[in-house]
Amino acid sequence: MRKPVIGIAGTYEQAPAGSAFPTLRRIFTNEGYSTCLQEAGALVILLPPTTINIEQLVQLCDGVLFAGGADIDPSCYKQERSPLCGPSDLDTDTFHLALYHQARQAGKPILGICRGMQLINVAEGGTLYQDYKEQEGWNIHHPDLKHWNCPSHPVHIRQDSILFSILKSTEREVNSLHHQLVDTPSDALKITANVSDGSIEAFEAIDGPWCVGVQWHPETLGISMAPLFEAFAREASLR
Ligand SMILES: [Mn+2]
Repeated sequence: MRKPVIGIAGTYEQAPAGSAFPTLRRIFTNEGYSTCLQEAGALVILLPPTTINIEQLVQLCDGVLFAGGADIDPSCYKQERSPLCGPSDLDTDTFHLALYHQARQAGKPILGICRGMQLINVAEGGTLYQDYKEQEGWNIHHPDLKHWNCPSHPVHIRQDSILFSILKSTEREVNSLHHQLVDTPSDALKITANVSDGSIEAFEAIDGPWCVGVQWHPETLGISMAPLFEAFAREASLR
């Protein structure tokens, strides 16, 4: 049986000093994304950044995943860089934004995780807090890297949402590996999960094809988040 093909948006990274080619750039994604998608029944391909023929690249895919990663260059949402903003890579951002728009236009289901969720918001005209401490009233330490694969804080999930239909619960404990988050959400998006400090932790596209963003990292939470990847793969299989 033909499996749905999910393309993961590839990311540029400088090879570490001491590796075989320390001066060269690499294209990568973390293994957890492809493992979870494969376990959900998808065939996974990594999409190397490019500036040409992105429409053709999208045609290879039944769905596109935008993964976690570095901060998005603030120029992508028309802001000056704050001293709290981390390193970013404009080549990666430019590719991801173009890929997102092409995938949307082609009606492909999209899942955005962490940076990937932020990317969707930026692509749709929203803005980000360049650091979570810029959000008034913050009281949760969102970059909780120590607990990368276990619960860090609860989220409240809206009942009338795709996320609720997948996770079957309005309260979930999630991990939290982000220091940036959505500030102004795009009008094209419906917020579907919040935290008590006001943070936006999930959304979905109001119109058009299936498009879901989550601020946490489901790919490191094991079986409890498998239904999210299964739902994404199922949507992709309908394409
Ligand atoms: Mn969080």
